[in-house]
Amino acid sequence: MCTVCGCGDGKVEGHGHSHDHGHSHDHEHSHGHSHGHGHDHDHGHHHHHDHNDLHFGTGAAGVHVAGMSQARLIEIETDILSKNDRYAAENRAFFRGRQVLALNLVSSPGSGKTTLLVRTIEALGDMAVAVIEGDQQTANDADRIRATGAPAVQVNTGKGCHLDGHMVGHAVEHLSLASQSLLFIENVGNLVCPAAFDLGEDAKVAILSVTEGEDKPLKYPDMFTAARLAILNKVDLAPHCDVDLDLYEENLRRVNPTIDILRVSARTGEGMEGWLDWLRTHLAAKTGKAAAE
Ligand SMILES: Nc1nc2c(ncn2[C@@H]2O[C@H](COP(=O)(O)OP(=O)(O)OP(=O)(O)O)[C@@H](O)[C@H]2O)c(=O)[nH]1
Ligand SMILES: [Mg+2]
Repeated sequence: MCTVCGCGDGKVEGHGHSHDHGHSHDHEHSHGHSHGHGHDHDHGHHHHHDHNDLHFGTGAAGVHVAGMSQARLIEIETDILSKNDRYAAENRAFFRGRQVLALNLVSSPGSGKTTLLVRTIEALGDMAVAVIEGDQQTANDADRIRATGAPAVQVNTGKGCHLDGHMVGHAVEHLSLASQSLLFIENVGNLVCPAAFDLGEDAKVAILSVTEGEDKPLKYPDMFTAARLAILNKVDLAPHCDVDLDLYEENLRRVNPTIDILRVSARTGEGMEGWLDWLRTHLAAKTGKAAAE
């Protein structure tokens, strides 16, 4: 959870004023070691377990920060998330007004989010699509999207490890979103923190690549619990890497019994039709039209 990892200020690329409005969330934490001496181990984690395993997430806050009490952590987290939720609610109302289907693409780094988006935009032809790209640094991904002709805004999060509702609200100001269009928000590659931050999206789509290992849904359950759809990408590599795709799906359903799952290769195009159908169905639902139309 991001109350602990020193998320820095996000800045939207391409306009010269500083965003000093409301990023206070990232300044009040990460100084928890100011006690300057010793460790009074009274903060909710267990030191003694079978097999000498250590569990730092068993306190009421579900997270550990050296020198900070569980009560203080809960206070900070509640404050951050309630501020974020207000921005997310504004975004959601804006998307609803324009009948924009907004999807938050989450994954570990390099699972193929941008490759999938490029291929998706090309396959959708003249459907109106816009993209917000979140990365710590560089405009590489926004450049890759713009090369397709679709509008894209790059948000660099600096030390930040996720997009938040506030950043997305600003990014949207730089996109003239068509009504009844698709907005893809590619989050920072990170399977932990983006799970907790609502951006006002209609759904989170988790991308997993087959090389990551079948146990990832079990190790990072929050992300897969939060996602509506999991895309198992890079299936073209499956024969080369001794992977059990059924076990991947079984583990996904263990943490989220209702999750949709699609097997895709953004490289070869295998499975793309299922993903495009999923998009069309959900856009139609958003715009109130029958999916069959
Ligand atoms: N074999 C194979 N490679 C893929 C596939 N999809 C993406 N890749 C490759 O995986 C690498 C990472 O792809 P990206 O699209 O940059 O991944 P990403 O999730 O956007 O990465 P970050 O934004 O940095 O988190 C690139 O070398 C892609 O060519 C696929 O379906 N099959
Ligand atoms: Mg990318």
